[in-house]
Amino acid sequence: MKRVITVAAAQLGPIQKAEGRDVVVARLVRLLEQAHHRGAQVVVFPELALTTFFPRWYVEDLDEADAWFEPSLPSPATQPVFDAIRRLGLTCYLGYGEIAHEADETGVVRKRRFNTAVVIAPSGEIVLKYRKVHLPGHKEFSTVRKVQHLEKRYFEVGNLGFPVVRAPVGGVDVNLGTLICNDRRWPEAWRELGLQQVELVMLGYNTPAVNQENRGFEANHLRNFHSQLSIQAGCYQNATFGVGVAKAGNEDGFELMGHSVIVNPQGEIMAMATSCADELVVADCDLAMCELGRTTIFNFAQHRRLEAYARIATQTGSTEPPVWQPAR
Ligand code: CDT
Repeated sequence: MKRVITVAAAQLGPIQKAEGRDVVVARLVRLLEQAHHRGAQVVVFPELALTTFFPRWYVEDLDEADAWFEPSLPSPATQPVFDAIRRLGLTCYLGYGEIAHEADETGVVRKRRFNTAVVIAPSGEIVLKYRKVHLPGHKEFSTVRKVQHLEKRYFEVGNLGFPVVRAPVGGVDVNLGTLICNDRRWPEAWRELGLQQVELVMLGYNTPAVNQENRGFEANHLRNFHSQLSIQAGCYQNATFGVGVAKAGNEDGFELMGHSVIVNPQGEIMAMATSCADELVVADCDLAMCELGRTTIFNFAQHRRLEAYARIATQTGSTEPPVWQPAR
């Protein structure tokens, strides 16, 4: 039987700070309906799809920021999204700010916050939960930056690893994996998914369109190049389809980049958004394409050399190499 699925990248335009959750949820439902109308079986929304990109706003006390987070899913506010998923028979990736009351490493139960994505099956059940591992930015207010990027303040590092699950998409069972935004730049994250024979990597992002760090020059057009370079390389090197979905446009004066893409296992872009607004991009993905890479050049069992990779799992920062000494 042919394993072909129709994938939709549901890019969102900006969500202003003052925009109500009901308005955002209505936008999501409308995109789900459009996706269904265009024959899609799986829909991918951006990172933190229910709110503005709030880590740009400094708060002294995180409890003041509870309104940006969901205490459970479905919550009363997000129930219409779950209802639409069930009604339309869709599989869906949804990024959101998660509040969890659970034990930390020391066994103490406390209020914890994560940058999370879930995969929701057509039944409305959550089949996979992922908490972002690579949190960019900083924890304290930065006097150097033009714009704050406070993910390290708002969120704890994800503690669920990089799960992959085989779950229904239309009539087909597919190996589904997730990343969130900055994760796409880390080959280690992709390889964790590749080692579980992922066939579709879903990832949402909120990426400033210009460098806001004030620490050297970066040409604006390279921002998008780096995003797509990372996704295309991740797909090719792990023989998987990938969907990268932006929250785009001008949020309260801050520009986020768009160019959401669907990429095949050869690393080619199959479809790309052209606006910075709510926009649906759809492509048919023949999962048989994952076989070529997986059984030839990226046949991991045959070609990976663990004995040469010790640094990758034991060292974080880079070290200087020894200095070459000319023979005397
Ligand atoms: N949300 C998020 O992770 N954004 C980061 C911004 C880094 S600035 C290049 C990203 O990697 O897109």
